Amino acid sequence: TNGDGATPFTVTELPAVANPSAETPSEIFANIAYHARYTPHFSPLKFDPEQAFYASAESVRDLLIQRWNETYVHFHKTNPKQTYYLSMEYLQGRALTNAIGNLDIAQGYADALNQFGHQLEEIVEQEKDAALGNGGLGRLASCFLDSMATLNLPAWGYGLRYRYGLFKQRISKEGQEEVAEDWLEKFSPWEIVRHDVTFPIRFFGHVEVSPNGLRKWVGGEVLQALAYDVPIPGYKTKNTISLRLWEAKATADDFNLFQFNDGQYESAAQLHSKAQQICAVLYPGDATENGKILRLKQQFFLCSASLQDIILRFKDRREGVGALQWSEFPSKVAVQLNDTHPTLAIPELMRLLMDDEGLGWDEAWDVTTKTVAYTNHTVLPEALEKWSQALLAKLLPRHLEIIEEIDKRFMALIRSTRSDMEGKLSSMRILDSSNPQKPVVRMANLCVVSSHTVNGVAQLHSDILKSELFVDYVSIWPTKFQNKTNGITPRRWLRFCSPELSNIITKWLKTDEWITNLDLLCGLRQFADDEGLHAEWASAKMANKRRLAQYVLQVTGVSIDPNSLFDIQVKRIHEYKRQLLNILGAVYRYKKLKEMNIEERKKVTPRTIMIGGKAFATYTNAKRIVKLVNDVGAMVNNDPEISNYLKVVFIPNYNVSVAEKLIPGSELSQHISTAGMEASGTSNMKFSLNGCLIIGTLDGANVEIREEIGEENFFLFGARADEVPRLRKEREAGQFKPDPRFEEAKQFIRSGAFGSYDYNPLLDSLEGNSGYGRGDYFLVGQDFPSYMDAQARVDEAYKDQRRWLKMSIMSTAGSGKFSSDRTISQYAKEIWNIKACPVP
Ligand code: T68
Repeated sequence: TNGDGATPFTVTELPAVANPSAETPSEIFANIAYHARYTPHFSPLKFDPEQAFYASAESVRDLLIQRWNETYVHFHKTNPKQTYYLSMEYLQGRALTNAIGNLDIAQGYADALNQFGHQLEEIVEQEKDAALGNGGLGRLASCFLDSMATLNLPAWGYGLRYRYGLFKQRISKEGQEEVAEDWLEKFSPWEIVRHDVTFPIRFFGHVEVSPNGLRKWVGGEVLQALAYDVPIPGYKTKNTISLRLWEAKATADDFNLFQFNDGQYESAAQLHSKAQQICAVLYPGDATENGKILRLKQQFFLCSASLQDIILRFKDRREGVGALQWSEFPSKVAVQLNDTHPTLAIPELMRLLMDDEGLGWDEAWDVTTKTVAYTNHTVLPEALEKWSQALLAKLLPRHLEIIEEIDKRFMALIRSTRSDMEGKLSSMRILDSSNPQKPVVRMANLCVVSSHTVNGVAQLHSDILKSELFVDYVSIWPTKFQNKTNGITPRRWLRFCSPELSNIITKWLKTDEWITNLDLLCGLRQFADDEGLHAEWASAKMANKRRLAQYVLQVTGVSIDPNSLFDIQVKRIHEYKRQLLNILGAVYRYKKLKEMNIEERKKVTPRTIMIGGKAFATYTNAKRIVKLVNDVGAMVNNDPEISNYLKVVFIPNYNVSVAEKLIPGSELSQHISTAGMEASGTSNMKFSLNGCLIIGTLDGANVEIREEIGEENFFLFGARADEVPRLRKEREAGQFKPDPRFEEAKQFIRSGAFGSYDYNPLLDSLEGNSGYGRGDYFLVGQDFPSYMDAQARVDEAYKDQRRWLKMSIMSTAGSGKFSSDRTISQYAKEIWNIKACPVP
């Protein structure tokens, strides 16, 4: 572009066509020009990076729509059993690199954009992240979609089209500030609105009983769910599936023209404004009663719209095949609940089958329980959803009736078949009325009772589900419980985010088949000592580190040394994830460095500690941790004596696209949760896949990662999950003796070394023997000494670069198991009973 922002040519002068099978750079060039000219959201006289992004994305969308139509025509014709993944969250991140990568036309786009005078690397940076999720659970759903498409599985994702996704995090002197993230500000080029796909969704109202005893939910307010489809391309396959996101709408009939003309603007469009609230934000605050109603509305909106859509498709595909057989439904439909957030799918499916389709209870129950399966993602008691019965009675009266009936029949079943379990019944029941002031529905119990399969997300977590959280159900339904260890897509998380390392892997394995068969990575083991591979591996890492250092400078102003050890912990900020352990370790390291003379300092392995993550807006201690990391960084990074040996950087606004920059440049990453508390973790898999070593506890998928890569390649520390209850008891009995290093680190912060902010309330949570917010529930003090010892082993290992490189190669080589292709193949076979359906 020239100085005043205008391109030296106008796109209207260029050859422009819309060719949905474009492959060569010149065909791609013409497609981009077509969109710049004929779908201009900007002046066609300018072709700045932003315009180039939108025109490129629209041209890719054409290719996707073509494949997507072919895929669904094929699915419709062959009518296989399909999976429907219901999730309140998807963390899709950016789509352009992924789409052109999966379509195998990235080079064509790079060349075509070059002809316009643009660099692909710069163009992809124009895209906003689609952040319709919080963390691991939402990103898992997105990885799963990529694998389902790549494995040619007949599947759909269902979610909500939030207007504002996860907040943007700004760091100020006060710490974290939340700002609404306007991902739809201009528009999203990836979604296709489907005005032909709408369903009515009712709230409130009452249950009417007809003379023949049939029950019907009527009255209340009725909104419309409108579908937006996001095409999800598989890697090197024609199959392109759909993420269907629902948006809430009111109709023209709901608009009171009379009131409007009478100047009553708000009340004239009341239902329209209620519709807007439903999809306004991901995870609205639920401290107030209004907030709770809104969240429940969101959950029901997703469930009802998705099930109506699923049922309609089931009926459509039966046309011409004879009378409807509802007993066939489970052989055509698998519904997977991503945690309990879409639990209302259970009573909603029952309601639709009984009240709309006329099935009896037993028939409807048989269909429902053979259709629905549930994935649990947490054992933290505070995260187990409970909904007030009073609220349900108001918003979804018919569903509460159905839930009560499920509960009643479950009790009858236990009493008639397992009288020995009578004593356990009160904790196993779905309805919990132990607090007469506030009777609730336990959503996890409803899921367990109504699903044919329940799974955890890593072996340790699934074992804990069976031995603790759901132990009583196991004795009734021993075969209902499974493990499905999480996975990540190797496309986004290695092939596209680190092309340098990918090319080296392909070169040494002499094939790029590892991209869809990740187990092949184990072939790298035979070269783990090869000096040739070491040199290439080190140079790819260095390139990624430099790129990361550049990024850190740009977003924080802190200059970091690519020759130092890059140590990263990025994830949601939570006390159980123990970012506090990390920062206390950093504080101790800083204090010791200060006490050393120059000669001693020179022997220390230089480190750059990076910590990033968002704190939930109302989670006070998490926000204090963010502030502490920033305060420690401000002191350490501006200390001229220390800056060659230690940097502490808070990475702001951690999200999917930031992860794609951080992970390839990492050398050590921290997965240090209190054992038994992190269900799986998935970033541990991403880091390990990228040749980053892990310092971690025996928690979640760490256990399996360590098994796969070899214990000598994993920096292990900390208490085991089975020791945690005893350690907490001993602590309560006053038997815990803190390590002097731990005391010293806390004291240093309390002394005001990092500014005047009052960190006492945060540090007090680590003191005492018990009590709310005290007593070190997460065992930071318990694990501190073994953590520091493990960190000393890291420093030693890093001094021997040959050894470190070997460990790094072994990490990548041992990561094959953690492909989401493996996870999804297991779901397909062991839970959904669906088969691949490749488009010819
Ligand atoms: C995570 N859970 C687990 N929950 O913490 C993590 N959203 O160990 C696991 O790897 C991951 O799920 C995938 O299985 C979440 O991310 C949420 O984000 C959440 C919790 C409650 C409500 C909404």
